[in-house]
Amino acid sequence: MSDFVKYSIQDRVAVLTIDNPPVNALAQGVWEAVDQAVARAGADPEADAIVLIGAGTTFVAGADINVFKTLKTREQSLERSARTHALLKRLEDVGKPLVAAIHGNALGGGLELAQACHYRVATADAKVGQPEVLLGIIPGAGGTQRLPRLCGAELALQMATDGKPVAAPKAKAAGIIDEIVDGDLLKGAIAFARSRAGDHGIRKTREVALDANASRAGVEACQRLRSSFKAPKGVRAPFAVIDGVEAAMTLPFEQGSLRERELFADCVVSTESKALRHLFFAERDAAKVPDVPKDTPAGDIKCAAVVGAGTMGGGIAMSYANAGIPVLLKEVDDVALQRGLATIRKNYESSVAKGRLTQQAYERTMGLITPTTSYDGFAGVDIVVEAVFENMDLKKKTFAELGAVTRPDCVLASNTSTLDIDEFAQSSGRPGQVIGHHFFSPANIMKLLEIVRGRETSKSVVATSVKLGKRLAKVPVVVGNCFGFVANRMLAYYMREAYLLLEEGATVPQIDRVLTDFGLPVGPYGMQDIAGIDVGARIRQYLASIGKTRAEGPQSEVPDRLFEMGRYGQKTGAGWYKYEAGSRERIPDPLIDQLAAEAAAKRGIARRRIDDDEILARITTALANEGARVLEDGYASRAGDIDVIYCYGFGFPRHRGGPMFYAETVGLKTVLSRVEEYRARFGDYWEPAPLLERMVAEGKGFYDGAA
Ligand code: 3H9
Repeated sequence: MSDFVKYSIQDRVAVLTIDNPPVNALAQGVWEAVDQAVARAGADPEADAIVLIGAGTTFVAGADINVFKTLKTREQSLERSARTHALLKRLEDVGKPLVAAIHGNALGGGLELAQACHYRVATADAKVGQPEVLLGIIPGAGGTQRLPRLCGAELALQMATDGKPVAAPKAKAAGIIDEIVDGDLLKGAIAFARSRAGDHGIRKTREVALDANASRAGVEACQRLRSSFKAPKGVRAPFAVIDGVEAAMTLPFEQGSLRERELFADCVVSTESKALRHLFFAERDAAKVPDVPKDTPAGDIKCAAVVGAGTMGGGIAMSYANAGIPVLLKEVDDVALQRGLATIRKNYESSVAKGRLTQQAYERTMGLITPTTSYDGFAGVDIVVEAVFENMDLKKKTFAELGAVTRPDCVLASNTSTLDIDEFAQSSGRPGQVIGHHFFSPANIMKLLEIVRGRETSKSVVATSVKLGKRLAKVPVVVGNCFGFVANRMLAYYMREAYLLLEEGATVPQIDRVLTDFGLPVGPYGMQDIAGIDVGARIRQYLASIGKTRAEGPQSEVPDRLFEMGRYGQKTGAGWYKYEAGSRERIPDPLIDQLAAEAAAKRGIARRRIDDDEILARITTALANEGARVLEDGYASRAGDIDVIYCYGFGFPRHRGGPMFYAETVGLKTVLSRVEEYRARFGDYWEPAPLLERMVAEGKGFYDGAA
């Protein structure tokens, strides 16, 4: 028998332990091992019942996601899932009570395996879920058919379209779990299995009959969700889930299962699924830094301090408190401090009002934030995050003070988004301890944490930062110290093209619509109206003062003219759009076209009608070309890191896989030929990234076939 499943007999119950660390994923061979072990138990005269349990910290976290890469065609997928369906049916037909004992997670194929068991028992803290949709697929091992038979269509639809796991007590109330086990899970599961031994008519989930009323209500739930489900344009998987559940409501099990297999096959070969699977692994890889070995000592952050209680500082302090880490919050005077605290309170109170936070949790979390106007207590903290104004002299002064008041092993992090970390790191006297922790606004919500390595940052400070990032529920990505780091450096090219397209004749609403049709939650101009036009303008002013620009190429004057007019965006009631008092509805403003026409005239550009395809092609090509430079310069370790940064930092549609992955789906040859065409049309600032040229010449891709 395979090592994947251990077999033993306890109290006349066959105990089958799935053992495939770290998460018992159903890899090649594991399905088969379960199949063989169940058959053995079925035939074993020493066993009256069977328990299926996971070794280690979890039951089964799903099918091995790597396996989907091998399914190159729809036919291959159909053939494979027919085998899986037949296997699950064999388990269901074993003839002795088969009990799944769940701890940790039963996700995806893991939950489907449990559904094919006759009973499910779980620890109270276990979770069950169908997260396939987050990978661009649907439950493909019977989940669309068996789950609604256990818990009804409504919950099955919810679980399989939002992909969020459900806690065991709720799953029990809904009929997914039969019993919650207090104490030792295996003991409880064996006792449960023994109590069912000798049962006549073992309950098979596939035979649960749906009465006419339940079917009708289920079909209605499917129809309602189909018309109301909000997904970025082009996303297919959630709708395939709905189709699958609807089939369960209207067709016998066998036919419904066939429908599931077809829907699964369509999804698994889609670009949407390839993109989402790529991001699943890219996200986890981003936490692995090539030259920082796994065993690099990473410190524990038990208490922290944040300097600066403005928008960013306040949000960062909230992130620490939300993670249960006590944090000192320092401001220069009481007025600024109280203003910062009031914003934090307002944010939490709004969460309480929306029912997302209990009053008790609010008070407990708020209690972890200790306001101060002095450095008292800084000698005891493990990390300080500096979030003062973006001014080099102020940063230098702050880091000199921090160097004096903190312990030598304290991590000194800066939330700067524009300044050179190496320049102020020296002031601390401990540049090895200094690192960038670039949060995105609002810092308590946005998941991306760009961890910026300075020239002298020590490896253990990098390792500590990555570990801490995860604890703060962020997605940490380690990048190098160049202007704008990775996120904002690439954003500058995205915005450059948006500005130039406007001058050349496209309109603000058109450009925004093209990007939202592509799947972004908001286009470049809508986004800038939210973030504040003044923010970018001040960065441009600073750069001009040191003789630099944000992106190669012509600098549009239009955003600076808006800045001079005091049109900062939503906060001033006007920016790229107009806003009525108290409303966020974007109203197009003819003034923008006038400003764009004036700018075009000054640059001698004849304005023209620009079609949507050109807008998308130019903006995404600018991103990919600059991304290739970032990679080649070593500021990002992998193309996937850039994808993760852009998806989490700027809402690049996940089903497109990120800007580098998207470029690969377009074809690097096409991307390069576009750059060359734009160079001929617009000028040398459209210079192909050498890495892009090399890859095309060598027929290689950014991922070497990882997708
Ligand atoms: C499916 O089941 C389809 C079915 O309908 C059947 C169709 C026929 N496969 O996240 P972590 C790796 S689709 C392969 O850091 P955590 C992960 O890459 C699947 N590998 O740990 C990482 O590797 P490394 C549906 C997997 O404690 C390591 O395990 N299931 C898989 O923060 C640790 O992972 C899902 O979508 C997998 N299924 O979180 C669940 N899962 O160390 C996906 C994990 O080399 N998994 N790995 O970087 C998760 O959501 C989280 O991993 C979990 C643990 C919550 C389980």
